[in-house]
Amino acid sequence: MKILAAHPSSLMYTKIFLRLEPLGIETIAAELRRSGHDVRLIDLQVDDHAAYFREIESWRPDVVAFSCNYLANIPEIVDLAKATKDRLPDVFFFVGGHSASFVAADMIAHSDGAIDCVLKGEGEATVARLIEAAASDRDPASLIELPGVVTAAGAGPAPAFVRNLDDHHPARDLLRHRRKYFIGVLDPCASIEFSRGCPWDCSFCSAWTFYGRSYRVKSAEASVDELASIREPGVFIVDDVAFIQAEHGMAIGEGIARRGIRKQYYLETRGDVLLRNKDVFRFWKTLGLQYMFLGVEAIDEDGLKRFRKRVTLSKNFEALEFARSLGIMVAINIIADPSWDHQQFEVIRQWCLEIPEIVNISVNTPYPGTESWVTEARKLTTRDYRLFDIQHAVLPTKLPLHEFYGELVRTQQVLNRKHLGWRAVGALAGILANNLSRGQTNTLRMLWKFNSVFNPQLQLADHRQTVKYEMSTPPPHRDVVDPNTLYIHPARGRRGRAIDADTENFVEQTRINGKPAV
Ligand code: B12
Ligand code: SF4
Repeated sequence: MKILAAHPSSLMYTKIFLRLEPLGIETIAAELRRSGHDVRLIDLQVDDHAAYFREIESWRPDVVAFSCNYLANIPEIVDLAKATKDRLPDVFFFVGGHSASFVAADMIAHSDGAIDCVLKGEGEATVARLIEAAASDRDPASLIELPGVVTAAGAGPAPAFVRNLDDHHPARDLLRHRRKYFIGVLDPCASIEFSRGCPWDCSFCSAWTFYGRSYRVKSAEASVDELASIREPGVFIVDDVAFIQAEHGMAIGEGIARRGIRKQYYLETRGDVLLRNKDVFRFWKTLGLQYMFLGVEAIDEDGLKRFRKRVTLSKNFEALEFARSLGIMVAINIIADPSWDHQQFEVIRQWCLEIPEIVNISVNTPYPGTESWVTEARKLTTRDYRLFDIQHAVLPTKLPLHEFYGELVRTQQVLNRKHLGWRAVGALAGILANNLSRGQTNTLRMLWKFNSVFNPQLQLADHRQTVKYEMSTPPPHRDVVDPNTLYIHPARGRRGRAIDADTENFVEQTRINGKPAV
């Protein structure tokens, strides 16, 4: 069968700082190709809708498989499904991915029959069977016999896990414009996955609820083999928390060193993991680790408590100190709460000015699939999916909305002043020249884009857009949530986490429902 795999457009933040390859849909595309289908891939972060429709009309696929990791992309995908069905009434249009899994039935309802089904959870496990089943019988009631399938007739059994992550590789070769992917100065940049899931359980996050609080790893051998097949000099490691288990990080690093692979890396981890596994990160620095993202979230203990991150402030600051000592460029995230007043923004602004790190400010946003979605007592001010991108306020702001955005953008401006524009050209001259000599201009071009994307007037205008599709309201408020009611993949308890007893204990000590950290 002819299958077009697609990834939706970029959201606000990714219009400047980075654009990364869509690893999820590449992995699905690989699985479909492996089962004998003719697969093409289009990424709307790089190509536009006109290119998508040209592909639909000229190639006339039998199936369109859309990736939906982000809530904010839902209206776009629903509209594309309708427009695709207008052009190809017999096409089988289905969707999968992180956010689609949490709001599957709503997406199907919005689409008025244009989306045939949503496949929840990690798609590799069932996607080939789904296509096979749909080829002979598209009856929504039959399709839901398969794990993870949701159709207009209801939902099937819980999604299945893949047996072994080593068996699955993204079809990187199907991506058409690989030179368009970059992060900061890593230009061009590929992505890779060494592990899946997260054993912690932060209240604002759905990474753990998606995988039933499991944590699995790719073997060091398979990870290094995959890395060796990547042509780009930059690599973004997509793991939610990199190198939770020191031995795994070390084994991959040793494989890289043995095979003489030279690349530059970006990864995301927690401050307490960084401090626990210092040797691993020190070793990775020698292998080419350039950037690290630490989810600090708040610079006061109250804020940390609110996000239920049981890592102490002093640990976070110690982690920053350690990362600095390694000479790694650190980016951190701070969550701005809609209840903030002028003073609170000012405190953060001053702090941002004092430290050398890149500080990203996001807005506290309850998402379906998180604990906050159920426990957050404040009323949503909007149910427009497009505003759920952690750059817009969807909860009531204490300041008038225009003042809130004014403060938010003024605080984000510090990043612009410190790390972008001419100042960056001066600091990064050598790297930029090297990138240019290889024909890579992504980094250079991002340096002056800030003001065209981060602008309070544009954010306010987003609130005034006509809302075509509205998210369902959150369930009735509860103070305590049974995590089993949030999971997409059912929990397998301790045996679902590939970590040793010491690490499990460490997670217990630092996770929200565990014992307090000392
Ligand atoms: C890498 C990553 C990114 C990359 C995106 C790369 C890309 N172009 O896809 C970058 C850094 C750019 C990014 C940015 C953002 N991200 Co992000 N990101 C992730 C992260 C850490 C891993 C995703 C990944 O690649 N995993 C590896 C691949 C193999 O898995 P996967 O994509 O999930 O795909 C599997 C399944 O989902 C499914 N699947 C996926 N597509 C399809 C399609 C079909 C047809 C089927 C059947 C199945 C299927 O099968 C795949 C294989 O098992 C996730 C956290 C997580 N654990 O999911 C957050 C996450 C998805 N991001 C999140 C957020 C909030 C953002 C931002 C909005 C943040 C911001 N500051 O603005 C931006 C918006 C990006 C945009 N669209 O423009 C949230 C999503 C929230 C939501 N519900 O909308 C997550 C869950 C993080 C979190 N902890 O909350 N992100
Ligand atoms: S540590 Fe917390 S915020 Fe980070 S991925 Fe895990 S659950 Fe989400």
